[in-house]
Amino acid sequence: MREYELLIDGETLSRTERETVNDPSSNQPVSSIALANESDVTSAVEAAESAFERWRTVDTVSRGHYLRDIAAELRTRKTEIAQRHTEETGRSLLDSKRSVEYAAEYFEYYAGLTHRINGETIPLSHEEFDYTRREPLGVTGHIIPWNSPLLLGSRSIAPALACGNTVVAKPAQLAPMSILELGRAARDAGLPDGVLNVVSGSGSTAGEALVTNEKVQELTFTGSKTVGLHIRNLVSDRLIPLNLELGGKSPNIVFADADLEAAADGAVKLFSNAGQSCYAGTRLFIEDDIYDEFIDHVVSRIEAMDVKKDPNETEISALISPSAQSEVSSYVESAIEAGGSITTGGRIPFGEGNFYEPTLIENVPDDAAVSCEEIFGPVLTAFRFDSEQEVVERANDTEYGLYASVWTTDLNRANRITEHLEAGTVTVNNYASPIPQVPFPAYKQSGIGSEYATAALNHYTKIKNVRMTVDRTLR
Ligand code: TAP
Repeated sequence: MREYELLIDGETLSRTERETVNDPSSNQPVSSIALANESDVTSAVEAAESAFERWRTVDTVSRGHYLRDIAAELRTRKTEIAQRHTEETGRSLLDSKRSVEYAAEYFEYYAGLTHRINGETIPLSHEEFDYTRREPLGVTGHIIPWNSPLLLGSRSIAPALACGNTVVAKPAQLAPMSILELGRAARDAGLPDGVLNVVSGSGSTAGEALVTNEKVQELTFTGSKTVGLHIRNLVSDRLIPLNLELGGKSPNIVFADADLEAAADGAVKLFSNAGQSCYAGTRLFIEDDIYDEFIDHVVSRIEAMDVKKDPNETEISALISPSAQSEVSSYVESAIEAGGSITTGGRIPFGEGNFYEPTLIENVPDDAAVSCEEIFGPVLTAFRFDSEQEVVERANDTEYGLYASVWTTDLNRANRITEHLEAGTVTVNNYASPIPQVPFPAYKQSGIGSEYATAALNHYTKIKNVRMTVDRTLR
């Protein structure tokens, strides 16, 4: 059992209150984690507040160097951090190594943007000079989920630091190790004490203490809609920027003229990370003319996927917890009760670990729970459609609006459909993962705020306008 402690003001602080992290692929304990109480969170915020006074004055070129050094340290420790990430998430070591690489890329991307946090000059009368400055916010709070902890944590921590803010991060109790490793790596890479603090602990104690701390000037939360709304209510009497990155129920639309092999490859991407991804294409709409043929393509791919106990051999990783596994089972049972049929999968393959077979469900109504609610498991639901109008209406008939995908070789159709889909990201002829360089906005109940790309620089700064009277007379 590895021991992990809190990271506050550059120090690792041991606590007697602890929680065990279990490996999802075996449910065996792998680490013991210190749990932060309210006063620990207060100390972390105070350390971040005091570090902010120095960090905000670090010139942008040097800030970029700090971020690049964090990226380099993550790469140096790639194997070790990836092992912890595999133990806490159940994902393969290869997948976890990719997560460490992606995390490093976030720090490098924002390192390159520190000198682009520009204001603008606004021409006024001859006697006035007006310009804007983008200033950091102060202490930012980051509440991180378990499904891709290192990547999703880095996604917001890197731009927050790049903009001159300091950070208090609260990882998920089920998967806190890789974020604690990130904190250690940043400290050992030379990031000044207090600039990045990590308070492992429960959402109800450490999470709420962070959310309600009045010194916190910004909150970024990635997780469920229920907790996101609760957090928004908790801060409703404070005017601070909020980033809420919530759930999804993404439509994946395949027209008869599409490259069906490529579209089938895209359709089964849902199964990576066992469907535990906010942008997973869980609703597969297939044009009637090619429905049966396309289903065959999808089924052959699903049935070729191995579910094995070893996280390095399985193509379908374990679900995060036994309760997540039973929730997925319940959804599949409810689909059958609603008239649906299981084409393939639909079972727990073995007793050990939280695995679930990759599952395809057909013939289920649009209003069944499995068709409308976020399952966060390896369950794909297929539907037939006849026309563009019909599929757009059905695709949009969800409270979420995070991501949508269209497969067609008709460029005009692609443009028509993308214009009408209510989603922050629409991909055409691919099912691409979010990357630092492109924005990842959310429509409807999938969230508010802006992450990724240069949009994050606006989120993590506030504008100050300076309007100056000048005497332009040469003397
Ligand atoms: P949640 O249960 O909402 O937990 C997310 C984080 O919030 C965890 O760190 C959790 O802590 C913390 N938390 C729980 N209650 C809290 C409270 N009262 N105050 C403050 N923090 C609290 O979500 P999850 O089950 O981990 O993640 C799955 C959800 O995240 C899905 O809906 C998924 O779609 C969404 N997600 C969205 C995105 C994007 S980019 N939109 C990306 C990934 C995941 P503890 O768990 O430690 O208690």
